[in-house]
Amino acid sequence: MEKLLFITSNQNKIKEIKTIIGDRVDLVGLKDIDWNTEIPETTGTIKGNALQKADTVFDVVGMNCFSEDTGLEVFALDGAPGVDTAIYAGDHRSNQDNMDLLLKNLENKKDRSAQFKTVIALKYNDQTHYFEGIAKGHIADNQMGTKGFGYDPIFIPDNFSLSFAQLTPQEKNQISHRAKAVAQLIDFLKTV
Ligand code: ITT
Repeated sequence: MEKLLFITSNQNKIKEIKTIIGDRVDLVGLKDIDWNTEIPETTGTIKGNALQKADTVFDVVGMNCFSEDTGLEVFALDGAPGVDTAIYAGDHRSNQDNMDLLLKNLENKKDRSAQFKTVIALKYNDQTHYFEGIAKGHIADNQMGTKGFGYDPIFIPDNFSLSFAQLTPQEKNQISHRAKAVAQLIDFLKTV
């Protein structure tokens, strides 16, 4: 089975993508290759950061690999937190503080519409490919549910009244930004 490196230190992402991708490829993460160096994410865009992560690691390990960058874009906040989603409330990357700050910043806003955007950058046999997935929805008034990770407790996808954190992993995987981007990645892998 072909080995494909998923450039992430977020074990939740690995778990989600492994469920979607199945045993089509042997997916390994940064932990599996003992990667301990911080990878810069400094381009200012989600797509740019995805490529930056892929380039940084590919230059060292030289194996087929992909990275993924995700941002939550809130329309009433001009697309924030966007590329800063992980560090919205500071470099300590606390999911709780990030959600608290977002709810506070939306306190007097009528429009709570938002979207998660995932961009995957794949380095495959010396070529770079991009896959993008978007999940539209809105920000809840309060946290709801405990499943998932990150901002899941405050994101309600379109056509649902439950947050991502109240859905089962299987339900989230049918409609999520990441699942849509991964579906395109899988389609591509089927063609090579
Ligand atoms: P890597 O860069 O190592 O992949 P990370 O957790 O730093 O992991 P991102 O920069 O893509 O990943 O994270 C952006 C933020 O968005 C971070 O706060 C995540 O918790 C959050 N996030 C990403 N995917 C999410 C999802 O499906 N549901 C809720 N929050 C999510």
